[in-house]
Amino acid sequence: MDVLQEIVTNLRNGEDARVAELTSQAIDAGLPVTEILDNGLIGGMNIVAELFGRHEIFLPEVLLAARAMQRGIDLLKPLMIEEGIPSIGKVVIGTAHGDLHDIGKNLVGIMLKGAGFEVIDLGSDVPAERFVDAATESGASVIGISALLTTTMSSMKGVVDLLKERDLVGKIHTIVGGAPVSKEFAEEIGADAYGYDAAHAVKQVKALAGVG
Ligand code: B1M
Repeated sequence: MDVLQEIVTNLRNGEDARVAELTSQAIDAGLPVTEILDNGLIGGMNIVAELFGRHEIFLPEVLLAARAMQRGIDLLKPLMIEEGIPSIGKVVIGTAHGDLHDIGKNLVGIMLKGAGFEVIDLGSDVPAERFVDAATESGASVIGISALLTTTMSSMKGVVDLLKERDLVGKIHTIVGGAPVSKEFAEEIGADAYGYDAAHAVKQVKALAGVG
């Protein structure tokens, strides 16, 4: 079995130590980061998502798979971030209020850092006020919000509304993303941009920050 296929299988089985070992092997073999990510780690998580959706596996197994995925991402992180490049802007990121799914948000953060942004990561389950306060206090020009649940998507609007309330529209921009989020939804709630994956999010944030 090739190393990427082994990552898929072991991630599905929640074998975090093995996933870390295999990710290191793939890196040492010179495989591109995007390939290890897309065809290994994300490939494995897609299978977990399918099985979970069909009720063939349950939350504890999903949690183990998520932990295994994070071990792999941690090893890829230094390769995705070019150390020492000067900051081209500040971005505040976090997951929507009530949402604990942070893997996609972490990927977006790593890619933004790799592109030269200073990233202020507020973590998971972030209320609207914390997003806006953190951006105001740090001088960030962009807030990025990730949501994986249809029930937490709606709280993204709270951030946009609070920016309006505080007269910060045009000064602090918003980008939203996550599996259930769409361009149409972003427009509907008045967000400035939508990112469909981490690489696309970087492009959009650069445009919002006026640096690309
Ligand atoms: Co949950 N979960 N989960 N889960 N989970 C989903 C999202 C679900 C679709 C599974 C399913 O039923 N098929 C479903 C949501 C259904 C819905 O809302 N319609 C679901 C559910 C129901 C739940 C619970 C409610 C289950 C329960 O308790 N009964 C519960 C909720 C907890 C909460 O948040 N309050 C729950 C819990 C969990 C775990 C804790 C076990 C774990 C999360 C662990 C963690 O993140 N630390 C988990 C996981 C792992 C998943 C699935 C299987 C995988 C998510 C993931 O990490 N994908 C997920 C199924 C699925 O997504 N199809 C599922 C990999 C990741 C790289 O992709 O985050 O989509 P993603 O990020 C992508 C893009 O979306 C984009 O870039 C990334 C790729 O480059 N992106 C952005 C993401 N954020 C962005 C922001 C941007 C731009 C792009 O700009 C700011």
